[in-house]
Amino acid sequence: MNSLLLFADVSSKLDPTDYVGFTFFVGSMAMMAASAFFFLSLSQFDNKWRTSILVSGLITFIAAVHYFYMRDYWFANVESPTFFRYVDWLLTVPLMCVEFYLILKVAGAKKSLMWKLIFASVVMLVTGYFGEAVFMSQAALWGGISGIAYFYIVYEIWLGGAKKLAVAAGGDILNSHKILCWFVLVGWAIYPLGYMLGTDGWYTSIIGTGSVDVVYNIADAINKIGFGLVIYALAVKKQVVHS
Ligand SMILES: *C/C=C(C)/C=C/C=C(C)/C=C/C1=C(C)CCCC1(C)C
Repeated sequence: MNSLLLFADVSSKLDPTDYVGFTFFVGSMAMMAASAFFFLSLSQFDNKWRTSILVSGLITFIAAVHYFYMRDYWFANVESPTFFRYVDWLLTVPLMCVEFYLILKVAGAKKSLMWKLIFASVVMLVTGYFGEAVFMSQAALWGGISGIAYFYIVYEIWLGGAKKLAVAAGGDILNSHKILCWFVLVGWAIYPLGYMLGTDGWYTSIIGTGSVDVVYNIADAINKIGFGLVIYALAVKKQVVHS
């Protein structure tokens, strides 16, 4: 595995029917392009918004680097790069929680809100990893625990403290918060679907098995890039852009 090189030579192995390889490839390019976009736009914003845009760029950049590794891993082994996948998520999902905190800071969000969300996301991901890679015969159990942590995040942002702060902030902040809430409710729900396709449990007889990587790759593109663009659009609206 030549994963130390970002642009390893995989061209000889590209197969047009390899949808997993294709989505890893397109995913790595999309994440890279999004990162360039966010980073290069940084100087347009003043300090208040710069951190949010920087975090958007870090999310897609961390994903891009993991996608280069995952793509190589896939081409070398033709198996799911589950370890890299979860390391990527463990770094990027907490950063998405930070984004919620950053946009709600104007309404007085406390760090405790951020840590609650981060803690729940780590529980969600670590238990998901257990089910997908460590205790695979108990995938349904670990997936269920992970799902509880997921619904806690959904609750907190849709109905809990984060929601109250968003309402207090109102206007563009409230609108953007709502869009981000939809990302978490619908966009993030794609992941447990992928998990159920890739592991064995009570659900297997209902939804069957399939390629977990194609599902995760599509979900990552929607959630990481889309989420960042919502923040970007909010920052543009909230301030006079310097030219
Ligand atoms: C950029 C990566 C993101 C937004 C990843 C999000 C991942 C999840 C929301 C994963 C959730 C899971 C469950 C709710 C249950 C089954 C196990 C997981 C980890 C796939």
